[in-house]
Amino acid sequence: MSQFKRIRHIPTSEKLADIVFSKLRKIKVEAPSGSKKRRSDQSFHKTLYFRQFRYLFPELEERLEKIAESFPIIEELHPFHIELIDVLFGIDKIRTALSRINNTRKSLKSISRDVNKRLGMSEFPSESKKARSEALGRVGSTISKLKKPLDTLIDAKIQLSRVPDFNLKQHTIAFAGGPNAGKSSFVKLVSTGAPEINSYPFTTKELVIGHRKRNKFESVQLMDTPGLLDRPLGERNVIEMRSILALKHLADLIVFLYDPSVQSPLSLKQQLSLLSEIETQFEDIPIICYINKQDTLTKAELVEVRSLVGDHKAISTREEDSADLEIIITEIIDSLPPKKLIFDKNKDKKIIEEPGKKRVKKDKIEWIFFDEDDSED
Ligand SMILES: Nc1nc2c(ncn2[C@@H]2O[C@H](COP(=O)(O)OP(=O)(O)OP(=O)(O)O)[C@@H](O)[C@H]2O)c(=O)[nH]1
Ligand SMILES: [Mg+2]
Repeated sequence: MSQFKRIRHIPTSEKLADIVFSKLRKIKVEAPSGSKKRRSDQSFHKTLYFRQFRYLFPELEERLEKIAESFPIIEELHPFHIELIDVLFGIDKIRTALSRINNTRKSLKSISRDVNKRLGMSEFPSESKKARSEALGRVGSTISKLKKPLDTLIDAKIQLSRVPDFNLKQHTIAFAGGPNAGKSSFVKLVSTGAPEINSYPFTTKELVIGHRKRNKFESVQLMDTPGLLDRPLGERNVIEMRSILALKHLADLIVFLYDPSVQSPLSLKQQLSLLSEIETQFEDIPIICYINKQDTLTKAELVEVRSLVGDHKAISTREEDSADLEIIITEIIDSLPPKKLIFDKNKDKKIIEEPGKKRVKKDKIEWIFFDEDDSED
C-alpha cells in the first residue's frame, strides 16, 4: 500500500475537540451514597477531575502523535513526491503544520502539569472547579489553534492519496501531448489502466497508471498524464505540473502524441513547440512521437502534417485499430532504455546495479519507497 494511503484519518480541530470533550463529559465518579452534602465533598470533585484529566491528556497526546507520525518524513520521500508536495502546498507549509502539532503536544504537557498541581493543592470544591475549567479552556484554545495545521494536513492527505502507486523498479512509459490527443485512449487500449476518455479536452486531471506484461517476468507501467498546453513552466497549473513532475522523475521513455484533427485545442505549431519544451526540459529521456488520429486525415493531409511535424509514424487510438496498436506498443517497449539505477534504502544505502547495465551518474539514482510485494490492498 502506498505510504500516503497509510496516513491516518486526520480530524478537523472542531471534530477533535468534539470527540475528546464529549468523551470527557461521560467520565463519572460514583457519588458517595446518602447525603447530598457528601456529593460536594472535595474528595469527590478531586477524584472526578483527576480521572477526567487522566483520560484527556493521554488521549489528545496519542491522537496528535499518531497524526504526526503517520505522515511520511519528507526527507525520506522520493524526489517526485517531494517536488509534488512543494508544488501542491509548499514543503514549508507541511513542515510548519507538523511542527505545530508537535509543539501542541508540548503545550498540553505543560497544561497537564499545571492542572494536576492545582488540583492536588486545592482545598475546596470551588478551587478544584476553577482549576478544571481554566485548564479545559486552555486545552480548548490550544486545540482551536490547530485549525490551520490540521486543515493543511487533511488537504495534503487527500491530494497525496490520489497519486497512484508507482513501482520504481519497473520501467515507466509516459504518454504526453496536448489536451485531447488520445493519450488516455492509447493507455486504455494497451494496458490494465482505465483512464476516463471524453471528446472534450482536459478530461484527465490525475496521473493514471496501467500495467502491461513485457515478458514472463517483467511488467512495464504505462502512465497517462493530463494534457499539456504550450506555455512556459511558470504559467503551468497544478494539474500540468503534476504531469511535468511525473515525466521528470518517473518516465524512462516518453510517448508524445500529435493530434492533427480539427478538434485539437492546440495547432500543430503549438504542439511542435510543446514537444520542443518537453525535449528541452527532459533532455535525458528518450521521446517517441506519433501522429495520432490518422483516420481523420486524407493521404494528402498526412503528407502535409508530416511536412510540419516530422516524418513520424501515423497511428490511431480507436478500438477498431487496437491490433495495430498492439504492434506499436510492443515496438515502444522494445525500445525502452535500460532502467535507471535504483537506490535501495533497505540495503544500507548501497547502490544496486541491474545485471549487465552500465553505471550512470549519481544524480540519476532513484529511491525505492514502494515495493509491489508491500501491497496490502
Ligand atoms: N478519430 C479519432 N478519435 C480519437 C482517436 N483517439 C482518441 N480519439 C478521441 O479523441 C477524444 C480524446 O481522447 P482521449 O484519449 O480522452 O484524449 P486525451 O489525450 O487523454 O485527452 P485529455 O485527457 O483531455 O488531455 C475522445 O473523444 C476519443 O474518442 C483516434 O485515433 N481517432
Ligand atoms: Mg486523458
